[in-house]
Amino acid sequence: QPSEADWDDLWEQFDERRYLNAKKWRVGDDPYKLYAFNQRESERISSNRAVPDTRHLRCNLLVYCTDLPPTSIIITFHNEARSTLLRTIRSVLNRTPMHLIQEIILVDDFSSDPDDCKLLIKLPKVKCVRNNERQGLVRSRIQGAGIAQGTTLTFLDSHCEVNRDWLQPLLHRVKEDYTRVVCPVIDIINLDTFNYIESASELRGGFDWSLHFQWEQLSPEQKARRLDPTEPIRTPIIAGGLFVIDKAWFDYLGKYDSEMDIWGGENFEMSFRVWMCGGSLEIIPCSRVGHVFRKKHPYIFPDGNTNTYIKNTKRTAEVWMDEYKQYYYAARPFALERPFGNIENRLSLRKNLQCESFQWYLKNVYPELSIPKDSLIQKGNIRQRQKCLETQKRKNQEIPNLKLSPCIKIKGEEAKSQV
Ligand code: UD2
Ligand code: MN
Repeated sequence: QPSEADWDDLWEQFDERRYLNAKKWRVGDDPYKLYAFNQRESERISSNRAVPDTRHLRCNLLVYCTDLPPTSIIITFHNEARSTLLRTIRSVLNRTPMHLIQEIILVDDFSSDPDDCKLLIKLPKVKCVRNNERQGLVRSRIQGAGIAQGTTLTFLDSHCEVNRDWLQPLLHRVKEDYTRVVCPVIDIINLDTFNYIESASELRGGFDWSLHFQWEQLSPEQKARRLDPTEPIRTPIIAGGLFVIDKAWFDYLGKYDSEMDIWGGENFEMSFRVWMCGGSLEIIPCSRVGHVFRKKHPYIFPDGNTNTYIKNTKRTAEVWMDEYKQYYYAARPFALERPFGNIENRLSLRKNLQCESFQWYLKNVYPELSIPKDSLIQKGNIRQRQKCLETQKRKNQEIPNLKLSPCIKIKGEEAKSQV
């Protein structure tokens, strides 16, 4: 740990004011325009600010392994505000024992200004790599993981503030069992005021069949079973941005699906994979990290926002959801026709790892996800006088043609519905 004086020296060398002033919000500009949060307010707040300790009091009683191995912290970003990026890093340096940080790897995903990243390498432990073209967060994270020297990887978004003792409980759980993938509770940094707000700790990650992520209250039974508020919470899915994973386990499990673009869906793919291939996902209540949640994306999706989300989730459904992918398509019919690239590598990964089925996942990990009732799917014929609407399979197409042709009786069944 650098001494107080060393610290001031390091900080002086970096010249924070110069870094921040070069890209400051200007009077008259819309403070939300560039980052979809209040840039002016973010700049008013010190990079060094204290945040309220939002942990349960009992967390103070816990003791963690003293010989935890240092971790590689990986932060990818595309055009992040300098003030939030810097505060993320400074909060890490302020509130993490130095010997637990192997390095802080910044992956600049082709931001407009290379200096956003480059100037930060003056800070202790900080490294910077830059993509020559926009890759999206998945390939950027793979890139960061590729150069990491620690035995564990710790991923953070570029607009976070870590809280007191955030890292020890995460590393501790992974040290006990390397197949655990663990997340902090994500506190809320308000996008207008930048207030740091405690979020409920008895939440876990859930989703619906359209593969839309949502936070979920624990059920009354699950709550009743939790005698100790510091106990980890098993979660069907992680939010995606903030977690620790053993590096060898990350590599063994197939890292990420590198064909996923820009943003979205990778947390489903990783969560299904971890559970189905022998690991587990946990939220650790005594680890807290604040994050600026936004209402919209501040950056461009070269293929469009929806197309990208569909491509990424469709890849997930096709590789991991077996016959249950039909419910995904029922919820997102638009996805049926969309291209999603080649998935052979991911299918063979699943096979080689001998992962469980999606049915196993539903039964053992997420029994609360209800399967749409068959009755919701209407069956029958659409008929006009003697003709019925029929499908005609087209070569290489998933969506068949429709045509009217003379009705044929199937298994003695009469056409039911009429138009
Ligand atoms: C959430 C996750 C985020 C990711 C996403 C699904 C949390 C707190 N955040 O979205 O990590 O899992 O769900 O994909 O769980 N970025 C790039 N390149 C890009 C686009 C984004 O590096 O092309 C960076 C971005 O600067 C940020 C991170 O990726 O650091 C996540 O992006 P976000 O903050 O816009 O996503 P968020 O928090 O809405
Ligand atoms: Mn984020």
